Amino acid sequence: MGFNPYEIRKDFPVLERKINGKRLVYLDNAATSQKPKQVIEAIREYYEKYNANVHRGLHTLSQEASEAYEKAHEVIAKFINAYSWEEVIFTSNSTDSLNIIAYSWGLKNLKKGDEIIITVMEHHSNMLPWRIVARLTGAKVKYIDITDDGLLRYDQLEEVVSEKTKVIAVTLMSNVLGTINDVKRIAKLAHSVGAIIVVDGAQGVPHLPVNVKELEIDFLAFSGHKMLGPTGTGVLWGRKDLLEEMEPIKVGGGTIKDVTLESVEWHDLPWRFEPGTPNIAGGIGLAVAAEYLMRLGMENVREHEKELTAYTLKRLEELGDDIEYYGPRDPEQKGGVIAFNIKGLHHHIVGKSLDMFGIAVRTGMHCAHPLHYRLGIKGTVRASYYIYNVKEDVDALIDALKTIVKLKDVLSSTEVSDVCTGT
Ligand code: C6P
Repeated sequence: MGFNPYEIRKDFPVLERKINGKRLVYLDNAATSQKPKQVIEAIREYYEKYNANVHRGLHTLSQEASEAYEKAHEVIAKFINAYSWEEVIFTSNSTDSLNIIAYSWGLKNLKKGDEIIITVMEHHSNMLPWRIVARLTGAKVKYIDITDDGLLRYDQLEEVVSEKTKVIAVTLMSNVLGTINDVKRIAKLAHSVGAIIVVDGAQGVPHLPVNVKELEIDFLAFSGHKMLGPTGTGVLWGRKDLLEEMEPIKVGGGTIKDVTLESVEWHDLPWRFEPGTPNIAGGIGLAVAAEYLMRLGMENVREHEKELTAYTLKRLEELGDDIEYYGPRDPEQKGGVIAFNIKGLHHHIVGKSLDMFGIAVRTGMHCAHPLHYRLGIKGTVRASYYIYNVKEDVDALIDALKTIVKLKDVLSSTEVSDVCTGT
C-alpha cells in the first residue's frame, strides 16, 4: 500500500460524518485515533465466529481465540522490533502500563536516597505513579525543565544524573508541545550510571518508527487506541531480564503456573502480567491496527505528519499576533501536535467554536497540568494529526480560526461555563 491519505480516508467510516452540517475534520488524534474498517471487522469476526476465553479451554473456539490472541503479541513485537513476543504485555492503556512498571519495578528496586528523574513535560500518567512509588520507597523525584522553545534541557539532565539515579522516565513525544525527545541519548546517559530508562510512548509509538533494540531502552508503554486500535488496549514492553525479575502487582487467574496454600509459582512471560480474562477482542483488533500501520510504513506516517505540521505552522503565521503557539518551531523536532491560544479568548470557547465548523480539537490542560503551569498558561487548544488528515483539514482549521478571530468581541462575552463544565 502506498501512502495516500485520500485513499486511506476511505477505510475510516466515521470520516463520512457531518458535524453541524460540515464535513468532520478530526484533529483530536492525540486523545484517541479513529478506527479503520479492517479493525472494526476483526473485532466483529471474533465475536461472531470464535468468541471464547483464552488459555482456559480445550474446545475449538478457545483454541482459536488463544491462537489469535497469542499471535497478536507477535505482531506487536514485530511492530516495535522487540527481541521476543514474550516481552510484550497487553494492558488496558499507557496509564496501566506505566503504573505496572512504576509499582512492579519501582517497589522492588528503589530505596531511600535513590533518585527518579522525570521531566516537566510528562503526562500525569508518567508522573504520578513515580511520585507515589517515591513516597512509598523513600526515593526522590527530580524534574528536568524545558527550554523556551519547548525542548528538553539536556544540559540540565546531564547535570542532574548521578550515581543516585535509578530511573529516568521520559516521554518519547509530548502530548502538548509535540516535542520529540532523543530517548536514545537519554538511554545512554541512564545506562552510564546503571539506571534504567522508561519511555512513555503513548504519543510517539503511533506516529514515529520505534525500534526498541535500536533505541536501547528498558521499558516502553503505549496505547492501542491512539494507533488505530480499540479503546481499552495498551502495551507494556520491557527487557526480558528486567520483567523476569519483577513480581506482578495485579495477580490472580492467568498469572500463575501453580498455587498452594503456602506458595505461588508465577506464569511465564507475558502471562504473569496479564491478570484475569484479557481484552481478547481488543488485542486481536490492536494487531490488525499494527499490521495496517506496518503496511503503510511508519517512516511514511512520520513524513506525512511532518508535512502537515510544517504546513500548519506556516499557515498559522497568517493569524499574526492573534495567535500564540507552544513547542518547537522546527517540524524535525516536533510530531503532529500543535497547541495554541487565540489571544483574548478562552481555549474552551475556541474549541467549542471550532466544533461549529465540524472541527474536533481538544482543549484544556491535556493531563499535563505541571507543564501548563511551567508555560504560565491555564490551557490550550490542541490540533493533532494522523494518517487520514489532509491539507484541506489544515485549511479548514485556519479558515475557521480566522472567522473566530473576527468574531472575537462577540465570543469573548460568552461564559466559559456555558461551553464546558470540566477542565
Ligand atoms: N493523552 C491526550 O489527549 P492513556 O489515556 O492511558 O491511553 O494514555 C495516557 C497518556 C500517557 N502519556 C502521554 C504522553 C499521553 O498523551 C497520554 C494520553 C491523551 O493527550 C489523553 S489524556
